[in-house]
Amino acid sequence: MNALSQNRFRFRAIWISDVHLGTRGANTELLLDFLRRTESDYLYLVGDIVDIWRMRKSWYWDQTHNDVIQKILRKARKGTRVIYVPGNHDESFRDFTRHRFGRVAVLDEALHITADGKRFLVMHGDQFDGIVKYAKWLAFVGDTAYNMALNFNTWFNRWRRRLGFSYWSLSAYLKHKVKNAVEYISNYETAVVAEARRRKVDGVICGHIHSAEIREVGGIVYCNDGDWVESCTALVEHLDGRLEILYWSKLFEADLSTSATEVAACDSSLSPTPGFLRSMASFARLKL
Ligand SMILES: [Mn+2]
Repeated sequence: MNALSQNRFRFRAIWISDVHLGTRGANTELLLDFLRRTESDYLYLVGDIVDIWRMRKSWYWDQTHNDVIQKILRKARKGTRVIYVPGNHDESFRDFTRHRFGRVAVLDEALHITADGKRFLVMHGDQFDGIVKYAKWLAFVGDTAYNMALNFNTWFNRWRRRLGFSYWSLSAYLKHKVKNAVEYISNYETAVVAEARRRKVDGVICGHIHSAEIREVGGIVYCNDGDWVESCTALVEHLDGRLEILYWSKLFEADLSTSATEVAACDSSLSPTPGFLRSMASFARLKL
């Protein structure tokens, strides 16, 4: 195809989420390119991989959607430890947590320890939707009330879905309050970081809001691996434990127009506002 397509990247761990297979939005072409050209000891699938929730109404599935699943299973066969943490769009798989399917483990949440010994809680993150609006004052209430709020949110959405209502939708929420998107994201981060602090881990890795980020918040490292609908991002751990976000669409585009060495140089992408504006635009259209 071109020069860089021969290049492969090796990482200790990779996190991807919000692929939304089964919908037209899933950017399977870029994801397949990413999966082909990267290798890792651990591959975490952080939820919303298959969009079962939307497939109930209408669905889209072509060969590339099969290829993504085949590619992941092949990695598992070849020794990559694949850990699948279901999200709200593939919630049906939550019934199978703590099971193993061949070499793929399904877990509600995972604990990842980096090469330099940092402990990270890995979860999809939808359980924080309902409490985002109250994130500020929830930080001050006791553990019991906080847990009740979290559980209530989970059950509330499960019942809504059983009764045929739609899930609480961020896009609908933001259509009315677009100017609050920034506040929403910051509240979401606050809620997730508070959970990490409660659980006494060094950091948290999640997805769900389609906004890739690595940020330290009050001593806790907040990581979001983004999505494969709009921004096409993955979170990776280098062999020395360093975390980084890869913007695969940028690498891919650069790949088509420049030489391999130049592309390798723009590999480093720790900008302070990664994909943020793009994510804002996608918020208006997507149900997260
Ligand atoms: Mn989600």
